Amino acid sequence: MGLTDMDLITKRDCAVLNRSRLTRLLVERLNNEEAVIGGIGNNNFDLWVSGQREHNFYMLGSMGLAGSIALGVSVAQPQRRVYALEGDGSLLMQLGTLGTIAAADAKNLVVIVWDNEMYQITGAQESVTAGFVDLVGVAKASGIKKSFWAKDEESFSNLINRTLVEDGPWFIGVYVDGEKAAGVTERDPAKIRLRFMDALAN
Ligand SMILES: Cc1ncc(C[n+]2csc(CCOP(=O)(O)OP(=O)(O)O)c2C)c(N)n1
Repeated sequence: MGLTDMDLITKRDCAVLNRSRLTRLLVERLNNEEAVIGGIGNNNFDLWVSGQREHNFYMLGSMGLAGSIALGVSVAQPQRRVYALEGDGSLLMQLGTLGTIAAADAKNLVVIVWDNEMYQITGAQESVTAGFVDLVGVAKASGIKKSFWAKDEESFSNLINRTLVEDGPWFIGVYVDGEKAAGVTERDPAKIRLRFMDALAN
């Protein structure tokens, strides 16, 4: 597969986008049955606020696990599309997951990283993505060929459309601002897990 213009976009070419807004755009675009896994951090809260879907799972407590939970679901249910949402800080904590996703060739899996260059919910400490680390580059080097930065909202929207019909695995990097999420996920892990498992069983 040759390089396309999309491959040449780096984070420095990207507009600063808004995670809450794009989370709503993503959720509106989905059909009913896609699974969405929110990692810890603002992405989780934004997913919660974007509307209650029984196919959403909210990871509370441990960083960097959205990708591995999503990989598990994608392997168990290859007919279902699975989206993992993660913050840059959380993804940095579990970079090995990217290589595992590539090795598993999880065609139905999409990882979206919202890169605000910080650990926002614990006090906005800067992460290394504010410096040299390019997470799309890391994903590509880990073997996920369809790894792209969303240059602007239109590019994000187009990429989401592609993920709904084209094989992955996909990795989409989105450079986002520091706006806080518009709400907070209800902390009831047992309820969250049961509802998600019931939804996947049907
Ligand atoms: C293993 C682990 N280390 C530290 C924490 C504390 N912690 C919870 S969320 C968070 C920051 C998450 O940063 P990021 O994923 O970038 O999301 P953001 O807050 O920027 O939305 C930290 C350090 C934790 N929950 N688990």
